[in-house]
Amino acid sequence: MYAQMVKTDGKGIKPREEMTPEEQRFQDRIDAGEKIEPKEWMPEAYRQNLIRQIGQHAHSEIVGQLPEGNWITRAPTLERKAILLAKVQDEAGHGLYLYCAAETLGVSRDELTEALLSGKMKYSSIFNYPTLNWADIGAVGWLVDGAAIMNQVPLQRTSFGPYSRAMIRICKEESFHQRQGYDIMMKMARGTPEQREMAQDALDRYWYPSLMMFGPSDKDSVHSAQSMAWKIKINTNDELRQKFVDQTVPQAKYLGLTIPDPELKWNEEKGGHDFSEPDWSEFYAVLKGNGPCNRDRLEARQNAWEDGRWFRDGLVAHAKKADARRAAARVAAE
Ligand code: FAQ
Repeated sequence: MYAQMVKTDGKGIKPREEMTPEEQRFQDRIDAGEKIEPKEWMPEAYRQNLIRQIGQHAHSEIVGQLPEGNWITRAPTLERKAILLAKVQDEAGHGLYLYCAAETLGVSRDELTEALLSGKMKYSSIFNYPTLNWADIGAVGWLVDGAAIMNQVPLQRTSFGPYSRAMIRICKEESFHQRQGYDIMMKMARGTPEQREMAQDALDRYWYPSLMMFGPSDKDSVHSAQSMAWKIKINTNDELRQKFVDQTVPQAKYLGLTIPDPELKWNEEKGGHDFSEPDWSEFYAVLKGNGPCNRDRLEARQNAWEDGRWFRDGLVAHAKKADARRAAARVAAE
């Protein structure tokens, strides 16, 4: 629903002469670097595009708890358990800030949740891959949070005020997440030969799915042009993917691990690495619901929603009783 509503507008950017005076004023504010606040006028397609992106981002944070939450009871030490618990709780908090930011655009959290649970709205492809062993928790922190930060740091400057402010706080916490993942990788890579093998195996499995997090290549990106004109996005998918590769290659070298790409090499002329594209057919299959864990992830969220129904019903019943009591007290006082 959300995607279709936006895609009709997202084919190209409206030329200035075709914009209404209101749209021109809006674009001028964006171009001048002003923040747009919830109660201010905005084109409907801007609102819908933001609901789509912020909603998917929120869902990613919530679903993203599942692969790591799976390891809280199996963390190798008490210290690692406490760190992982804190990280997973942070992700829940990120989801909540983002749902709040989306709500300022006139959609309710329940509507967004229902769109996730029915499969109408997406969440990041990366969370449809399994975490098979402890090294995967290191790889998720290092690579997945590393990719998330690369994408989110520029979003601190996004044009919609509540989204940009949520990003500032989220980025601070994501930096800790990435460091804890790298720390796990360092321990594993310098541990026993078996641990080192596990670290390499985790890198092998998480490398390409991490590159996919940035979205399709620019030529296939549906929303980038309009989102960038509105500063909903600050960089293209390929720009951020390139920066991520350039940042991660020396980190892998420091760990003594090999990035699973025989084509990976420094290109002096472009001042960055050449690298192999991910398998985009796998990416689109995951988006369609056919990744290794899509069904499990959605089922876990659906069960959580059903298990929490009694609590939501209780809150609503309590609010109704409190309203009735207040109304009765008002009548009695008159
Ligand atoms: N997965 O036209 P574009 C995290 C969809 S947070 C699934 O290029 P756009 C923290 C896209 O929605 C990770 N779908 O789209 C954490 C669109 O479909 P639609 C999440 C994807 O929006 C760490 C279609 O493909 N971060 O990890 C993906 O301009 C560890 C065409 O694509 C954000 O959401 C994908 N990877 O660019 C938590 C950041 N890529 O909607 C726990 C904010 C593309 O028309 C543990 N979002 N699609 O049906 C963004 O920056 C953008 O939305 C992009 C995609 C860059 C993700």
